Amino acid sequence: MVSLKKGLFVTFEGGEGAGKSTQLRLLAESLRARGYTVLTTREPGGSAGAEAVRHVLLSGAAEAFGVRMEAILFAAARSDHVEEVIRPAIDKGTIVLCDRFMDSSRVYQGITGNLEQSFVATLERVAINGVVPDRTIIFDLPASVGLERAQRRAGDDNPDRFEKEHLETHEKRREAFLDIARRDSERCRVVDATQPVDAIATEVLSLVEVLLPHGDGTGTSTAEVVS
Ligand code: T5A
Repeated sequence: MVSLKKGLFVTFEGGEGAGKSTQLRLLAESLRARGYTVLTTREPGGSAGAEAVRHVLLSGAAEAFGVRMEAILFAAARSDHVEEVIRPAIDKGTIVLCDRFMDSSRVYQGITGNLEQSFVATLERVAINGVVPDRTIIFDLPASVGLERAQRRAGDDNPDRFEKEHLETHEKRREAFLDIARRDSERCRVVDATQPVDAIATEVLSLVEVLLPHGDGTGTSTAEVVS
């Protein structure tokens, strides 16, 4: 078992059906096989309080109250998730893998929800309270391919609140995620999500492994092993 002094926080971002959940599961398996303690989680949700809000958001029950209210609900859910689950896990030396996080709010509520950037940034600051991902992997693919995958998987006659929006909106989100990656190239890495599952998994592992300590203490790790 490898014990880290401080954990690592990795987020998975991108459009619908981009393969985030599939790759998160595979990365967790690879890291556990290497002896690391891994926690997998998701947004909206991931803590008891946030899971309660998830249904309200994804069912569309909050849609009538407007995008601003939805953004506040996403932020409230995120705050609970950060304080109850993510921060304690990182402090214990766990590698936390999270399916969507703050960049989804920037894109879905900020860019395609047309909310002012200052409002979204304020909510983000309050919600994350200093817990910024060490690495964000952005899964990039044409929106039409992602939606088709998501709908096929769900056998989908019943798309959620956000899936059902127009293709043009989904393409705008794709561009917005790429823009975040360009602006924050230290934190973000873009992966071509049209590749086969195994090829993506190998790439994703390499993007996270560079942040982990090598057994001999060398490397560009941001995490340290407890001796
Ligand atoms: N949201 C979320 C906001 O608006 N603001 C926020 O702040 C947050 C946090 C969440 C929704 O909430 C919105 C965004 C979303 O609309 P969700 O149900 O959690 O909704 O949905 P998503 O996160 O979009 O997850 P999906 O399940 O739709 O997509 P994934 O996880 O990216 O894709 P995955 O892995 O489930 O794969 C989909 C299908 O494709 C296949 C899989 O086997 C599966 O069948 N697949 C591949 N096929 C071919 N090649 C590959 N490389 C493949 N990889 C996977």
